[in-house]
Amino acid sequence: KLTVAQQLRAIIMGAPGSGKGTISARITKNYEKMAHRSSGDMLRAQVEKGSGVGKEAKNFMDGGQLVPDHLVTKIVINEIPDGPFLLDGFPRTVVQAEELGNAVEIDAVIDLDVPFDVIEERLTSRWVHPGSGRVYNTGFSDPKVPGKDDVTGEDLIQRDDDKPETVQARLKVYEDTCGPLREFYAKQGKLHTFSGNATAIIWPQVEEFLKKAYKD
Ligand code: G5P
Ligand code: MG
Repeated sequence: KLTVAQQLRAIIMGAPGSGKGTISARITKNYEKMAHRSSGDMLRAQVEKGSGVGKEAKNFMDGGQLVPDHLVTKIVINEIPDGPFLLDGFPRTVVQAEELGNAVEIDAVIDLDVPFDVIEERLTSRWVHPGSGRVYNTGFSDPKVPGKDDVTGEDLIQRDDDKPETVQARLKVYEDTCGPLREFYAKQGKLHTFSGNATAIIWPQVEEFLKKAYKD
């Protein structure tokens, strides 16, 4: 048995708003040595910096489309730590999955399966702290002070791609791309799917899976 805290190299996948960031925060709270790396957060940081990659990526992101593989793959793979990690939002295509597989061995894929009608509602009421990637949601996980990050007190913002029409485009892209990716990891026996309408339903299943499959 692997020790989660020492060795687990995992991916978390799921539709936009399925709770990848939310579940990742809970996993890394339990297993502090696991490093969380979100490709979306990395890309947003590049956009914020105004780097070459950021400039190219911005139009795709604002339109709810995937950023081309060659732009994403390098920046994400370069940031993979030596120890245990949880990769959030990457890979999104089979090409990315193959390149990742050439760079590092993956132990498990945590696949979140949440109905699309539940998701649409969530994304329009999401607030994020851009500096840390911490997420809040009106009515579900409210910040202590409205509009302010709990830890730093800095302003929360809404993401540019959380407009209703962009959310629709993102969901469509996910629908078109998730099948081949699931199949890629299912064939390797690494895909673990967790279904439910709420994080309160999904999280206990993920927690149980990690406890059972891996030594604490
Ligand atoms: P991202 O950044 O990877 P998405 O679209 O995949 O973005 P997103 O939107 O970040 O995923 P999430 O992390 O799955 O969603 O969900 P979350 O933030 O935890 O939860 C969503 C909201 O619901 C939050 O407000 C949370 O508080 C709330 N919530 C959670 N659980 C519950 C619940 O039970 N009840 C309620 N009421 N609320 C709840 O990618 C962004 C873009 O970057 C590019 C693409 O352009 C992409 O569109 N990109 C890539 N392009 C190509 N290849 C890649 N690998 C790419 N990675 C990113
Ligand atoms: Mg996220």
